Amino acid sequence: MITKSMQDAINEQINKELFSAYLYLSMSAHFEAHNLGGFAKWLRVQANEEREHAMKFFDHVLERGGQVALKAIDAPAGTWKSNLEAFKEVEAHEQMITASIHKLYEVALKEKDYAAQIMLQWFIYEQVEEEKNAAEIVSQLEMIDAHGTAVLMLDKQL
Ligand code: OFO
Repeated sequence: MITKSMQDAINEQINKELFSAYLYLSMSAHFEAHNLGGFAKWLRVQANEEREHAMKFFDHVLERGGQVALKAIDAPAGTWKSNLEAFKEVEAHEQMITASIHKLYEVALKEKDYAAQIMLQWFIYEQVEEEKNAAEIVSQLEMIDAHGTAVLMLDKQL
């Protein structure tokens, strides 16, 4: 059985993961509208992954006999001034999610919740990848002129 504080903390995280999906879906629509289909596709894949993350937490709460409490999801921004600005936001967002997962792990340690610790270890490693991918795109965008052909090459690669 999951403790109330672990359950509440995971429910908060479900909301954050669903907001991540919302944010990346909004960015995907923004890039599609700006004819950068590669960027849009990458973000759509990310949005689906975020929904899967939310569902992993959702299932964990249910499997442990807890109660899932879904909260309202904030509306994300709809436009970004530049490609770099959008991807810097992805990077900052993932850093915030990493910090949030680490806090969850601290709750699991405090509660001596070994099952949650094992489940959260997957997320801790997943965040290493998520941050690395975002940082790589930001640094590539920083290297290229935002209006040059290199942007189109990166878009194709994505
Ligand atoms: Fe769920 O990892 Fe990104 O936000």
